[in-house]
Amino acid sequence: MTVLEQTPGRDESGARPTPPTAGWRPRTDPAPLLPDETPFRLLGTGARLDKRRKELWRELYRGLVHGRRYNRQATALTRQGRLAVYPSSTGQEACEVAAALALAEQDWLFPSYRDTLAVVARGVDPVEALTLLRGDWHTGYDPRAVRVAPLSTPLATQLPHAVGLAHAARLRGDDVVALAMVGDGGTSEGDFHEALNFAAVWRAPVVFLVQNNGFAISVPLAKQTAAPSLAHKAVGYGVPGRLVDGNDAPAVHQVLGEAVAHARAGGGPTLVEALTYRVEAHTNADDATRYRTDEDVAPWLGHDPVALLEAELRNRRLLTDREADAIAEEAEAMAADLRGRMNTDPALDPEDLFAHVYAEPTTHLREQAAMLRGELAADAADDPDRADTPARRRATGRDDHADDHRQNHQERAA
Ligand SMILES: Cc1ncc(C[n+]2csc(CCOP(=O)(O)OP(=O)(O)O)c2C)c(N)n1
Ligand SMILES: [Mg+2]
Repeated sequence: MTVLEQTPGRDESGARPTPPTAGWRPRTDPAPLLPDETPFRLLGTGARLDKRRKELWRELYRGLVHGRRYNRQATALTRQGRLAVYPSSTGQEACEVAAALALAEQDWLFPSYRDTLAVVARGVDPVEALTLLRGDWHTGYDPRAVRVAPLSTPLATQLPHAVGLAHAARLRGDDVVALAMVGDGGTSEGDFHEALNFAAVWRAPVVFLVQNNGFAISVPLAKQTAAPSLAHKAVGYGVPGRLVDGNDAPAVHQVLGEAVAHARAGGGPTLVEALTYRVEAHTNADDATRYRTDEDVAPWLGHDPVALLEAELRNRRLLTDREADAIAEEAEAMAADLRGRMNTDPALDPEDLFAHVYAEPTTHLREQAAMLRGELAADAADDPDRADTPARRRATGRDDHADDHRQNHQERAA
């Protein structure tokens, strides 16, 4: 099917432009696309819960507690030199966990570099989720096996990928929805606009989750956009925009769930803006005190996603001290396991840097790989302590170790 052959969207008359005489109307009514006037919330509203939702809220809580512990552990690993960089999502756990839980098994998640928690909540091994940030491999998991795209460092590039995958699935008749995560800063990237436009025109089954955490590194939201809200950006493309309290996990889950169901039913994309806050610095390499004060952060500490959900669950008698302790203990065990496994030295071959970049390596990459191989071999020859490196082993024909590593990776990917 070509683009021209596709069923037209809401505006069936779009193919026949008419002169702009009196009686002009917008091609589609923008009113239903406009975001809610206030962010959608569930916590503190007295919402009635059936048994299934009670279970869901408890599951969300468990995910948030694990997520917070994971963030703390990963940040500690950067200080110990075990992880190159970690963009913490502390304060944003509700968005992370709700995004993962809103998807069905066959759906796809397209995370940004800040979304390790969503990746883990979707079922990826906690260590494999950190492989990119550790600098070992481009991705530590097989994206196809877990239906999670690699964590994307180039801002917003994951969005057109998500649209392409969702559109392709729709053309094939597969029941797949893609959920793509992006930051407030990412909404000023060209890729964001192109993705929304294509998604709308193609009615692709994709949901965009913008985590508005107030900052793009040191740049506050007001300095990078004049939009009334980020959810309003959707309207210009003919996409519904929705606004949600990003620290209210059940609310985020509900809004995303509705958007996923809408996409699955053929209704096309939705843009969800979740209002949240980056409580910690951009990454461990950033000093946030240079551009914001403790007073700026304080109100958000009082609107903490874990504390909010915990208080509500306890009020509703859906969480006992014993259950809370058991969840905390489980999280502690997860952190200990993460610590233990991250504290072992992986067997790495620097030449793997060039693997999996292109299906067929380009001439440039082959040249660079040869250059690196030469340098490593020369280093190893100069320094006997470094003699037992993969490059040295390869140079001397003893490269079983690197082969083992490659084979392990291939087996994991299989
Ligand atoms: C295309 C591109 N341009 C610039 C950068 C450098 N950069 C990394 S993170 C970042 C800020 C992004 O902010 P936001 O989208 O709000 O996400 P957050 O870090 O707050 O989750 C920038 C500019 C990049 N990674 N990719
Ligand atoms: Mg941001």
